[in-house]
Amino acid sequence: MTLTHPDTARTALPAQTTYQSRVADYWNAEENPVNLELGRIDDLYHHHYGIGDADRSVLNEPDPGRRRERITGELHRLEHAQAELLASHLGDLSPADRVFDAGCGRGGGSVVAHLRYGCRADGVTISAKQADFANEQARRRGIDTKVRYHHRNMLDTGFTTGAYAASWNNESTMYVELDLLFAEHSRLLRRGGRYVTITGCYNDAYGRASREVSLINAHYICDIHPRSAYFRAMAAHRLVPVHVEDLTEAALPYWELRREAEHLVTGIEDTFLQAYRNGSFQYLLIVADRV
Ligand code: GPP
Ligand code: MG
Repeated sequence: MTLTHPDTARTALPAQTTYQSRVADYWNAEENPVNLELGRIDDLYHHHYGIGDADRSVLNEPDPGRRRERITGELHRLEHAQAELLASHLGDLSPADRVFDAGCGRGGGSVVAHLRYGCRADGVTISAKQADFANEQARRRGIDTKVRYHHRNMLDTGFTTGAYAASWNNESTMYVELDLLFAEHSRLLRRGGRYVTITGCYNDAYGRASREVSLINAHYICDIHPRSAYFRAMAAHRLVPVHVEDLTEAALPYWELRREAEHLVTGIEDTFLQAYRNGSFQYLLIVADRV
């Protein structure tokens, strides 16, 4: 047997893996009311969950239309609180700074960062439809010269080395290999730059991925990493954690309210609650310095 092959025997590799294409298909087709109806409230379209205490009095609203509206508004408030928490950890940014939003979805997170710091933002999504949607939103807001969305692979952005003061993944790390991801963040961030992620990870003190974690993986076509993998991969790529916060408790009220929102449920709500409550799954904030 020989280990060398003539070039002609090489198999052509696709620019995008089969897995990545399936993920793109999912997001190109996705139109969940829980994302679109919440986003419509103030044109901030988020693709992450919420944190903090919920005002459950919205459930007692007697008028059915108004009840739906108030529940939608409360869930959006909790998702917005999550986005603001992430943005608050990006460091002292100025309008001259540039930030990178890895897995930007329909764009809400980059707008939040821009409104907070005046910074420029580049969001990247593997879904052409999401990038178009997000760019149209930025145009309507009149911030499209500052906030741009790109249909690209977050592992291989082609953006300029060292050009970014901060970067983040808001619930998008579970779609990629962490070593490849942190290599790209590390390349894009300047020394002293900030990296932030809010993510769901499985708790390896509990063991391997639980049934609930596997169900979440199947629901979103993702591959949730163990908690330990984050710290190993960050250490290997010059990202040193400065703040780690377990947001699991803070995530429960969102899911408890969302499971009662008949007009918005997607069917994954009870699985999240079970996964968080049985200890197999954690909602984690990790803030790291690029050294
Ligand atoms: C939510 O997006 C996040 C993901 C799909 C990634 C998986 C996250 C984990 C923490 C495991 P979304 O807002 O589009 O989801 P949904 O449609 O359920 O609201
Ligand atoms: Mg959502």
